Amino acid sequence: MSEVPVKNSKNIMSEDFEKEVVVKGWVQEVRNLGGISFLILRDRYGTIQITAPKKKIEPGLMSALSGIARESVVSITGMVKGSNQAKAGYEIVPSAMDVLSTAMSPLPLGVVDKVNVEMDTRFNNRFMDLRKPENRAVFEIKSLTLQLLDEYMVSHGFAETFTPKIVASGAEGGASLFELKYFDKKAYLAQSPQLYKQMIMSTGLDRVYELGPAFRAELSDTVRHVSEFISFDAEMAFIESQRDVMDVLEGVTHHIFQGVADKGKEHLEKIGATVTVPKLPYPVVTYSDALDIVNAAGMKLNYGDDLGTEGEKALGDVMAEKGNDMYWIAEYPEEAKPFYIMEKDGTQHSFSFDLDYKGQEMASGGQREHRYDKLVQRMEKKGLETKDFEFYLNAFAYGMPPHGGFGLGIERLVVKMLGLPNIREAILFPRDRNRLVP
Ligand code: AMO
Repeated sequence: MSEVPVKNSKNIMSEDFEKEVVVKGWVQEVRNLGGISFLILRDRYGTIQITAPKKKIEPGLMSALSGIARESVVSITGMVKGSNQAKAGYEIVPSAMDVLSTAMSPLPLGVVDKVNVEMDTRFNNRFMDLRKPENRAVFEIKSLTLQLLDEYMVSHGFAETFTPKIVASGAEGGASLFELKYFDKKAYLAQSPQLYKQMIMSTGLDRVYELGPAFRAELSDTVRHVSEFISFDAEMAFIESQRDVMDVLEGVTHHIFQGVADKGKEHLEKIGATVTVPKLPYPVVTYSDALDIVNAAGMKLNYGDDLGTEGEKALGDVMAEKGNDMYWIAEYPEEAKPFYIMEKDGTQHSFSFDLDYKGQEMASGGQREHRYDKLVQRMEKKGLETKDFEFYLNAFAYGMPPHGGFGLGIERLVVKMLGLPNIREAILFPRDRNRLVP
């Protein structure tokens, strides 16, 4: 006798009608209507209706089916029947059920209920929250995003690299460093791969990218900051200008939006989102022009000030009116940018940029200072102890090509692309000032 095939809600087709299959999943709902019981089984892709007419089902199985607790995990064997009433166009008439795990009741959180639940309750019970198809679908889109990103970077000659997450010095400012005990030494969780990706530029591996966790001790509780996020970093050597770097970031983000719009339809539908691919090329707004724009919109910012959440939003509104969702803000004052960014000699500006999407920063980057002496000067100007960075500076002392790169927050991109309100929606188990578990 041939084995009964294991199927799921995505791959049961009309060819399976009148055949036996096994399906596995969670019991979403049971409805007992006297002579007939319906069990809705949910799996990764959708739901399957299990229809059990009392007359045709053995009594033991009938009572097991009708009495099973919601959200239990079961394996059901049965016959696929074409049906006009069932949503999927078929139903399964069961012949056996294995209960793989019984769910306790009451549930900590409803899966199908439409009631609004507090964010905290949701994230305290994230395993259950993610059983909701619309919440889980975000991670299908995140996975697709990463796949598209790899595809683009590899096909453009970038090698994937991994740099340490336990480090001796931070690159992005002392305030947001998480300190930890490393045997008998003090160490930190990496805020970004900045120092290491630059050091790689002195090796000959001249185009690299990395996807990995970045840690920031963010004190502010906002919808776009968390203490652990996935940073997409790239670095490339022998650039002529920062434009070479911008071209890569423009290319990869466009490839992601296009790919998600084309290949992510099934998941986008569950989320209720539509993705509009941003227009190419992304317009460049200089920092000075951005200041004029936000000040014309009623803000009062001076040269050197951070645009801030409000400023970014105001600029986003003006750009949206012109039909631009994605745009660059370039030539920041050197003062506002980290030590590793190259100054534009003879001006107050720097070779730096941010990539903003709909009023929010997605990425930042620029051309780096690769000249040893200038780099040391810049570090001193920023009040850094160069001895803490000796391992980094050494890589600049023996032949370092001109280079540049960027860092992009994956979750910021995913939530904003999907029009979701909070970065935490794109993190399975978010970490912030108030959350360390689950
Ligand atoms: P920056 O500090 O601007 O630059 O970070 C790059 C991008 O990372 C994301 N990001 C965050 N996402 C979620 N929560 C946070 N707390 C958080 N902080 C930052 C943002 C941001 O644009 N080394 C440079 C990049 C470079 O020059 O290559 C850097 O880290 O999307």
